[in-house]
Amino acid sequence: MVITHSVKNQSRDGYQEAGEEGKLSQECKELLLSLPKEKGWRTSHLYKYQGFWCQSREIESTISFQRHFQARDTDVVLATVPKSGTTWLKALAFAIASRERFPIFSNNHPLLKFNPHDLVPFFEYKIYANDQLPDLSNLPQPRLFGTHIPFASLPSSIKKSSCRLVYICRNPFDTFISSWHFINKIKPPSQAPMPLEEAFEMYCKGVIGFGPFWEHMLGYWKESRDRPQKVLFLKYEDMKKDITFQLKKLAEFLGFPFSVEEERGGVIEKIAKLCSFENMKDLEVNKSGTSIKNFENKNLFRKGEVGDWINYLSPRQVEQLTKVMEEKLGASGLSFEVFSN
Ligand code: PAP
Repeated sequence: MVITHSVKNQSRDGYQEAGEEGKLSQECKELLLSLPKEKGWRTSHLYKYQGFWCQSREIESTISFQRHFQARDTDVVLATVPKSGTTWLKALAFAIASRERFPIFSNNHPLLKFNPHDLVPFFEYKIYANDQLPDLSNLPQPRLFGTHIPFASLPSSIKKSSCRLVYICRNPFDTFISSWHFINKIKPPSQAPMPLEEAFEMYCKGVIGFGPFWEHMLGYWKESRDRPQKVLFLKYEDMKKDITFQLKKLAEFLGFPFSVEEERGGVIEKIAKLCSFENMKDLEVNKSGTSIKNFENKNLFRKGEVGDWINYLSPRQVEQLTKVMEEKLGASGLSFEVFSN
């Protein structure tokens, strides 16, 4: 089987940041000198570029993406704050949009052999990483891409074309706990674990990759309200509650609605099962593979639940984050379920 758009070894590793910064272009090095910076979660620094916090190499690839990417009307961009359901959304969108090429009941389906990050590459970690300018013209249609970059910083060709964006959002309590676990799993053994308290304070200040989380969410939220045909706004908790309903919505938005025959034939349930946390976590590729350089796939699958934060946050922390959410998101109409039912 040929997966022409499967990509390996995307990189969002920041361990060797000092050495990596030396490899940046002169333009990027000069830019870094002018940017606000803070201590990072796993790197010595996060820089504030165009209003969001990120690592130096992410800035370089973002600039390249902004300068060079030419969107097509048929493109689909899946956007998320890290740890909000990126892997899940990539799997679902891929299964839906490629089901003519890759029948969903096949024992040979790409999602059984590849991690979703191989099938739907990130702009900033793969396509425009390491100064490359790949030829994207031969990718199968629709071209599916992923990004953590906020809406405001997307290239104008994405905003101006008729290409579609799907955003998945997750309640900040669970997103924080998921991020904190992930950081401590991927840290080099020589580095001390990051205390939850320290990570929490940074999160509430907005200092986290691609944060502040509220600005990230609001950018896509506002766009989805102004241009619902352009941006579909999904929530992790809604998907957990009623995956069939959400899958129908997603398929319609992507322009690949399920036919009556497909519905009767159990295609929706099959996609839900194929992409479920339980199924994906146990696949060999997700137990032992590495799709993003230095990041083992197994670390992308932890609990996959709503409400796990309750096992970690103190009442004071719950109050603090609730206040941040009220202040930053209260007026927007965007709200979250934070417990599982
Ligand atoms: P990324 O942004 O680094 O790609 P992302 O996939 O957004 O990560 O988030 C990982 C979270 O999604 C993990 O949550 P947890 O730490 O609370 O458990 C992971 O378990 C969860 N996850 C991964 N795959 C799925 C899935 N198929 N269904 C539901 N949740 C999933």
